[in-house]
Formats: sequence, structure tokens, C-alpha cells
Amino acid sequence: MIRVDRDDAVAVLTVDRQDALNALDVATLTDLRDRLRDVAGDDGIRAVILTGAGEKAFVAGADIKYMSGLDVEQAKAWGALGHEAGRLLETMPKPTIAAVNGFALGGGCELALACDIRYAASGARLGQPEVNLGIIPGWGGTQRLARVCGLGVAKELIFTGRVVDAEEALRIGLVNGVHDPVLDKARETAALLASKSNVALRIMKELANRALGGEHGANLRAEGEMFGELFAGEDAKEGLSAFVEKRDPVFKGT
Ligand code: DAK
Repeated sequence: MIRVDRDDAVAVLTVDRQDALNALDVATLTDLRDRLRDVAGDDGIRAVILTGAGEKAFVAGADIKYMSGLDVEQAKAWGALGHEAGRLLETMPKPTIAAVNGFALGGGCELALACDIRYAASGARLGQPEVNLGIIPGWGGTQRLARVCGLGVAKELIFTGRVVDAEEALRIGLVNGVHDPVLDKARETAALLASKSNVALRIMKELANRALGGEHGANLRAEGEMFGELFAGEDAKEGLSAFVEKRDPVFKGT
């Protein structure tokens, strides 16, 4: 199941299936997809944290026992469900943070990769060991690992299935920081982001997601357009005026 805890404008989604190290079966992944839809559409929530229950695992992957019985069509549907969850994390109009509190393997690493920011506990282990099962990463790992860490690092990790510790994950850019307790750090960053202009954050996220795809010139033009459109709302005026008037800004989200 997925636990949802609300702390002001921050939602913490916790994957809780501890007897299987939070591995995702159909019920858990469907629940996660549905809860992500909820928080994506809730304007009162300004930042979202994804973590795992217990001290051992973030998500130890897709449920291997379930996958061992799949036929072609079921495997495709399973891939699509994971992609839906990943796309929600990646594209919802607010920041998403993975608090990687233990094993983040296979589909677990892929969910973390779909988040905007990743923090790891010092004991975390991350990787894409699918090759050892005779399969490939199927929830975005072949694409997002390269976007986050570069193609050379990504190919080595997905071809070998090698699992990295938190220190190496930080060195290769797979996580943004290593912190204990990792959830405290995620909450701190989420609260900071929740205090900023959510209009600016939404537009920055949309533009940043285009950075590694599409046509560079078109993306720059989109940045110019969206920058201009910010001035139709209040937050840009408020932030700029507050600086000039030497006071803290009060953003309204318009
Ligand atoms: N699935 C199911 N059960 C799992 C699991 C998993 N991924 N990981 C752990 N568990 C279960 C274990 O089976 C065990 O259950 P019982 O035997 O007690 O019933 C329980 O969790 C505790 O695990 P261990 O006893 O193994 O605990 P250890 O501390 O000894 O070892 C471990 C921890 C994380 C090193 C080990 O559990 C492990 O290696 N787990 C598997 C990790 C892994 O390979 N993850 C990647 C899974 S593959 C696709 C869509 C999706 C995907 C691919 C393609 N398409 C549609 C194309 C995604 C693939 C994956 O995620």
C-alpha cells in the first residue's frame, strides 16, 4: 500500500510493503499511480516526497515473482503502468523528491530517477540489476539514467547490473546528496520549495524537462515566451518588487 502523509503543502508518499522490501506488485503500483494522480491534481500540495517504509528499502524493484508469470501482453501492460507512475513524478507541475532510504533497485531506481531531486541515506544501494534476470529496465531506466548520469555511466550500470553505494551514487550524479536521516533532508528541501513561487517552479520544471530533448533553439524560444508570460501574473511582480523594497516576498501562486 501507499501511505500519504500531509505536512502543510508537502505530501510524503511512502511505499509500504515491507515483507517484500517494498517491491511493487500490481496492487501497490496501481495504488502509487493513483496517489500520484491525486497529489498532482491537488493545488494545495506544492512539493511531493517519495520514500520507502522501514529502514531497509526504498523500493527493491518490480515484484520478481509477479513478473516471472507474465506473457507478452501482460508485460507490456506492466511496463505501461510503471511508465504512468514515472511520468507523473517527472511531469506533475510541482517538484518531486526521492528520499532513498535503502535498496533502490530496478524499478525502484527508475522511480527515483523520475523524480526531480534524489537524496540517499548513507546505507542506500542503487542500481539496475535487471540484466541479471534476463530482462531490461522497463520503467524508464534505459532513458532516464543516461539523462541523469550521462550515457557512458548509464551503459556500464545497465549492461553490468552493478549496484552502487551512496557515495558512488553521489560521485556519478545519480543522487544530489547523501544525508542521514534522508527523509529529514527531503522534508527540508520540500518545505523550502513550497515557500517559493509555484508558478515559477512549474514553468522551470516544464522547461528543464525539455533540456535534453527536442530542438535547442525551439527550447530557448519557449523559455523566452514563458518568461514573458510570467509577467501576466502576480508572483514575478511581487518577487521583483520585494527585492527593491527590501522585504520578503509573499507569493500567491498566480
Ligand atoms: N520482488 C519480489 N520480492 C522481493 C524483491 C523483488 N524485487 N526484492 C526482495 N524481495 C523479497 C524477497 O523475496 C524476500 O521475500 P521472502 O523470501 O522472505 O518471502 C524479502 O523480500 C526479503 O528479501 P531478502 O531475504 O532477499 O533480503 P536480503 O537482505 O537478503 O537481500 C536484496 C536484499 C535487495 C539484495 C535482495 O532481496 C534482492 O536482490 N532483491 C531483488 C532485487 C532486484 O533484482 N530488483 C530488480 C527487480 S527487476 C519491465 C517492467 C519493469 C521492470 C522491468 C521490465 N517491462 C514491462 C519491460 C522492472 C524490473 C525490476 O525491477
